[in-house]
Amino acid sequence: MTNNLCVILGDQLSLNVSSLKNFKKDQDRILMMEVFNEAEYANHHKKKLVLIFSAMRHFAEELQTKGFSVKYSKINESQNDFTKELEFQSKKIKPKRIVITHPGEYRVLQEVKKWEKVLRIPVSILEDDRFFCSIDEFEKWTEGRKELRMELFYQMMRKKYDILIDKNGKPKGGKWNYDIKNRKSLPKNYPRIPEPLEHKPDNITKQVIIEVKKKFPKHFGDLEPFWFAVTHIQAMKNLNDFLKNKLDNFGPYEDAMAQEESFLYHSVLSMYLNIGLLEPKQIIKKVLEKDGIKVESIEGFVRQILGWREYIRGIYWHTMPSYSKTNYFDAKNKLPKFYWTGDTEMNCMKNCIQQTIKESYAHHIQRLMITGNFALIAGIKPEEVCEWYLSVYADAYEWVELPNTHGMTLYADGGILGSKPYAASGNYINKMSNYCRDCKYNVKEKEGKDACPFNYLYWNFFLENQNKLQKNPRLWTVFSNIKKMSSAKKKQIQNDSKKFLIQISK
Ligand code: FAD
Ligand code: DLZ
Ligand code: SF4
Repeated sequence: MTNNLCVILGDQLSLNVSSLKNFKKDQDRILMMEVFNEAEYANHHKKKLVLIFSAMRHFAEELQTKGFSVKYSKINESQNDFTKELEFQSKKIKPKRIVITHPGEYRVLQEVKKWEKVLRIPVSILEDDRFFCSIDEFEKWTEGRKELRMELFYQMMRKKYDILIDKNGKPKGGKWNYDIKNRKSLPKNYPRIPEPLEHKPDNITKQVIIEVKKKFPKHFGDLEPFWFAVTHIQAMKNLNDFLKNKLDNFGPYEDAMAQEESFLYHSVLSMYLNIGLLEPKQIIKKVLEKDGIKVESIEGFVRQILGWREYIRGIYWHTMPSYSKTNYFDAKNKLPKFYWTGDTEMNCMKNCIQQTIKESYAHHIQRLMITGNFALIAGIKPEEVCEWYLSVYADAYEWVELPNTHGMTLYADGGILGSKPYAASGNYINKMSNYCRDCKYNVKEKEGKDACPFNYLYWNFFLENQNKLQKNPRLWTVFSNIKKMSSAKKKQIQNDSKKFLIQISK
């Protein structure tokens, strides 16, 4: 009879995961389950499905080679959801206890919390200590605070872990944050930037590709060519490649966009980090060991992982489940069909969506300032925007996707996460990218049929939400411009916006 049955979920693929820490190879077993419910609760990109199933199968194989006893249920032989499959396996394995690391998503945690009752077996849910900040520690940090800004959380984490701190307890280089040096656009004749390291599918991945092709043909995105890392060793190669070839330029060009460059100087590691093939502590350690890197690149990268990633997770668990229902602006428009096809004449949108269809990847500024910014100023329902981001990106799990969408991008949370909506007109996109050069619309035009839609939608958004936003001190310039606007100009903006929004709703 098995003592502990250790359930390892698809985003817990780390040998270091807490559920394995007290594992006794002579008494305990591991259960890993591929289930339809997880594959179908969102229209996951086909590459994301292949990544998860292949990484799970490789991880199970690695555990077996290391002497762990693993029961692995493949998608074609398992029940529909975690609970049903666990019930089925428990009847055969007869464990005394179920052990699991705290799931990443609220939805799955609710399911796990029911297991004791359903199975009549004790269930231990252990903390996911792969993160720098525990859920409880974040909760304590929020106590008594009027605002939960990332910057103060990040400073607390830097001090706690003694990261980029000098002997006197001050930030190395003199500043906590070099954001101001993270905003360069690419120079005109920049050399082509190397693409992320690609991995040829082995037999396990080839088999998963066949199964995904057959079982999930209607899911979003291009299945092939599939090039992602699917093991810890492969993902480490990607990390080392990034540190060697890209980290130094990461900082200056963090906010840049270019239509020929899908990845620029970004690490393209989130899809590995979020399933456990890489761990945040391991990445930060390696980054800090690098010599001769610009301070804005080291600090900028550390900020993303130690700051943003941990803060986003904290906000998720602090605010769920109500956070997923937030809609501060009462946005009502449907997500335009072109988000799923890329079939639009707005070149920036077309480029980011087509790249997403192909790679299941877009970097942060594409997500925030192109597809996200458009959804914000076009008044798209947060629920539908969220569903899109959760489906299309290989790194998308609700704990990280939801606060980025409802909070950072749509301001649907009314300012829990950000201090103002990140709305921008075509001018910003033109400054930071070369998309406008090849667009049917004219970024310099503010009104009429040739004008860049971002231009009139931007002002329309502030006109429509004036009551909710005009007291925000960070939007003082926007509303002082609106005050100076003639009523004819306002009418024109509203008419252009209305016409365009009707056209894209068809
Ligand atoms: P890099 O630019 O190289 O950054 C390094 C790492 O920092 C990333 O791998 C990631 O782990 C972390 N990071 C950076 N920014 C954030 C952030 N805002 N939140 C959390 N972690 C961050 N990230 C996800 O991992 N999953 C998502 O589902 C997701 N959805 C998003 C939705 C929207 C609307 C927006 C605006 C952002 C979203 N992000 C999400 C954050 C960010 O865009 C991605 O983490 C990043 O683009 C991944 O690419 P990269 O690994 O090349 O990142
Ligand atoms: C995303 C995903 C998919 C598509 N399939 C599975 C699966 O079949 N089995 C599994 O254990 N995990 C899968 N995942 C990841 C889970 O959705 C993830 O573990 C939860 O979101 C964590 O809360
Ligand atoms: Fe995008 Fe407007 Fe530029 Fe076209 S002109 S690429 S729609 S910002």
